[in-house]
Amino acid sequence: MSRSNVINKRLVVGLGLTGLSAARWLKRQGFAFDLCDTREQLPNIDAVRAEFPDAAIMTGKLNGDVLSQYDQLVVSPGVALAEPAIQQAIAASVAVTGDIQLFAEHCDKPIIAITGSNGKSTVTTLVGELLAAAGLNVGVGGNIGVPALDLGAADVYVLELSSFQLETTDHLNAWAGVILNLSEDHMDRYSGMDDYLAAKQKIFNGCRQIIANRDDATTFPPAGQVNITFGLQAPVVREFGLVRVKGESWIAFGDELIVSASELRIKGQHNLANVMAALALVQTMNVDLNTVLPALKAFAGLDHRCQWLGEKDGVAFYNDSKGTNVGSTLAAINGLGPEISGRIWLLAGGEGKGQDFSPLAGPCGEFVAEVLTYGADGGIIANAVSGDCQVSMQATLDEAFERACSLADDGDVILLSPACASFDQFRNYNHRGEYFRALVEARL
Ligand code: UMA
Ligand code: ADP
Repeated sequence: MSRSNVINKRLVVGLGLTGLSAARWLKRQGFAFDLCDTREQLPNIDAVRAEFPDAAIMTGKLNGDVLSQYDQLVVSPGVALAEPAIQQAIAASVAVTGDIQLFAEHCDKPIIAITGSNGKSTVTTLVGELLAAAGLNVGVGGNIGVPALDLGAADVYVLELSSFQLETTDHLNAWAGVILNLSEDHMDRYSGMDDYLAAKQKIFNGCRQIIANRDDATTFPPAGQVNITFGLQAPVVREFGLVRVKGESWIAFGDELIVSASELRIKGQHNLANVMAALALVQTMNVDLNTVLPALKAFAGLDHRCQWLGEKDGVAFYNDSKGTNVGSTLAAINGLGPEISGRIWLLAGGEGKGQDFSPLAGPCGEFVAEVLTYGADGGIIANAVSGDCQVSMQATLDEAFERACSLADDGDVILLSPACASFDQFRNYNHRGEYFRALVEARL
């Protein structure tokens, strides 16, 4: 709620991709606004000044008195609402919104909204490709990369939404929405799992068709009806699930067989769940799933997600740099472990974001030869798993990689799946994954 219904003074908070997309959008609407960023020095300040000559630009620590002079703050996902200056403004009845809310308010086409702790980018990309294969002009964006407000005209929008973006989105009114799964992440920004889940559940506000994961009760809305579910068990009517036919896993919708796991290029149980979620979302657009099967079978997955890089002397190398939390690293270990004749050499570490790493201990005991930790929170991971498996602590990814290469044997896998953010030693997960790829390629 703003102090009055009239919004005259707007402030864009944060000048990353989102803030700049919001500023461009406000400019297109003819609204007046100012800009601010918590960084003292903005690398692109001259370009920002040139693009928005009418806006005042403030940098450095946020000031609650200044923020309270505005009617509305458009807050970027990288800036926590818990910031005292933002809280002061909220207490002074300043309205807070975000880019996704602005997009939703002005979008007259269906929005397919995807959140969850893991699998968002995979499902978002796949839904985009399947809808395009069905002949629709699709806009794919949000947390996956292109800010929603920068997307061009489309028949349907497929948005990957982070909990940070959902915090500032009160009325998404999506055509279809899903929380894919929930496991610990971003505990440095939330007071606990309830708080994190509450942010994710905002995806259901005004949602016409809700998809939920039968294997994860937290993905169901607190109130309201679920339209379609998916899960790894056999389905009943209006459910996606897995059935065994002649010893093979098939994805089925009710009693209709859709595609067998062996026909898909993306592997692992978690990816079967992702495919089912994507099919459920695509179906809400009244697309005949048979028409999109060729595109589904051609989908090879995204880089840095449990990606096979090559093999040397019987040792395979996998890049799962996007494995930035415990849930994704568990999916990698449990996906690869049963499939290989040897053991996994797990390279893990970085910024732990306050996570509890103990769920890794059991699967590491089962499938991992050694956990080689590195980076800022390597020691925390080592403590959490050392009771169940062999652990060594290294300073850097290079050292962990060297050690794993010197010890791995025929049939083994060297897996980078850090369970952590990368920012202590890399620019982002992409940089970390490319760095690892270069280390591997130098060996092949
Ligand atoms: N920053 C400041 N001060 C500010 C604003 C930002 O220091 O005032 C810093 C932040 O700490 C952060 C960086 O600048 O390190 C960028 O922050 P931002 O909020 O301005 O981010 P954008 O550039 O707008 O990018 C955001 C998403 N980033 C975050 O949520 C942190 C991008 O997701 C997203 O692709 C983009 O919008 C387009 O929608 C990235 C991400 O890491 C990939 N997301 C997190 C995740 O996937 O786990 C949630
Ligand atoms: P997100 O966008 O939510 O981070 P991605 O599709 O980029 O999801 O995958 C991130 C990480 O999570 C990768 O390590 C990937 O292998 C893993 N992953 C993908 N789907 C799932 C899932 N359904 N459950 C658990 N882990 C998953």
